[in-house]
Amino acid sequence: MMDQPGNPIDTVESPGLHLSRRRFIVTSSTSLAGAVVAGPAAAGSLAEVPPREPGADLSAHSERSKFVKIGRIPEAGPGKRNVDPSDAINSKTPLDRLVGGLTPTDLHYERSHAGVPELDPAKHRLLIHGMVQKPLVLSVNDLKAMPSISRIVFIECTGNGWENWKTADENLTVQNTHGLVSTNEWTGVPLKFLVGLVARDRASNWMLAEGGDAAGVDRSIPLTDEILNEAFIAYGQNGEPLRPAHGFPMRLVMPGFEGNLNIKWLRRLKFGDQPWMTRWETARYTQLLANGKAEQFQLRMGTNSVITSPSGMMEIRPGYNCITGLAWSGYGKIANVEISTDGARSWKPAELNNSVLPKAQTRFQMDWVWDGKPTKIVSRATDEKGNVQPDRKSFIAQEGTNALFHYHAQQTWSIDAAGRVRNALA
Ligand SMILES: Nc1nc2c(c(=O)[nH]1)N[C@H]1C(S)=C(S)[C@@H](COP(=O)(O)O)O[C@H]1N2
Ligand SMILES: [Mo]
Repeated sequence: MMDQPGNPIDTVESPGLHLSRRRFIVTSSTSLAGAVVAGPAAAGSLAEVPPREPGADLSAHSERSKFVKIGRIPEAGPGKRNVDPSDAINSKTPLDRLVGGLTPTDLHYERSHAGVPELDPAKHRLLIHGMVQKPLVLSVNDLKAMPSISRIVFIECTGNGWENWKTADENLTVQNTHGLVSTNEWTGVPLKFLVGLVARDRASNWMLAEGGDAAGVDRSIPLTDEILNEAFIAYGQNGEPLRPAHGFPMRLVMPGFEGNLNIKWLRRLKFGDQPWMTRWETARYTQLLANGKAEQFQLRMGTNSVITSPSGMMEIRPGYNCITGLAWSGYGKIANVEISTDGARSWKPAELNNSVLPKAQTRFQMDWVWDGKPTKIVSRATDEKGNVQPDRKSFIAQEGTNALFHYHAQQTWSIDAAGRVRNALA
């Protein structure tokens, strides 16, 4: 499945960078983009183009082309790859095979602590109680009858990037290093609407959200203005009901905050005036800092970016290469992305080439002519709040290497004289 690295859309017929079949000649009189098609001899007839083909029957639901081999990779934690799916704890998005800014629903990364329950929407209920005047039990249909919002946001596991805290295994792809982040459109009811419905006590500034899976994942969420304004209970994903893996029939969506707070199979919201100190925010999802103390409630996802092509295990040729990748920030919109092709010595601005949405992945790209000499490429994102993605050295100086979560340092890919692209620490 994933053994043939290559360009974003691989086909069975032409694995590897399809651009590499042609030799690109870049001269001063040829634009960089023109260089992509400068190789082939002039051709002006349909004889160069395959004939038309008869079609298959139409169907109720469409599948990917048989020529496109694309999938997630189930993994069992840092360094635990190629495991039996029954041992997997997460399944990573193939960032190196995707284009644009959205993640196809079936390729949205997945992190489930006790498997995927298949809940019956007719039986499922959401209890809202605690420090409220009118506790409520809602059905899925109750929720769907309420005013809704739709929002395109990333969800990112706090474990994303954990492969590179201590070492950089040079056999990793960007799917291995960064595949625990995805961007979908989610539809549901604003938390604020539900808060009004149950008449939350003004003194309540924390909310417990609990899932209906066997793991019983439950998290205390501080009710800041930002969270009250942006959190929502989703029942829709990319225009259809949530998939079971992503919390069917309803989940909490917490734009910009750690993946773990986006409670799936949501069964309970409880309002209170202090955190509940569940095992998910004490034993788990706390950060062991360099000084041996643990940091709790580090909830926001940092400013991040990664070059997805060329990236780990790909091969490039000298000449024109379009560098592309994804940037995102839990603080808001991406303001700019810079790329270095000389190991972080000098930087050039990348172009942001899809609509830039707050707390969503943004695609960037930059023209590059590789001179064939070994080098390192790296990207650096800045968000609208002025947060700059840290380089690895200063990130580790601050966080130490005891920690496991919220890794968001700049990602370096080394390129050797043969054009082999590999994961590197800096
Ligand atoms: N009930 C419940 N909610 C959960 C989880 C879980 O195991 N059970 N996993 C959490 C974690 S750790 C993450 S990163 C996200 C993953 O969401 P996804 O699988 O839709 O990508 O869901 C969170 N919500
Ligand atoms: Mo997670």
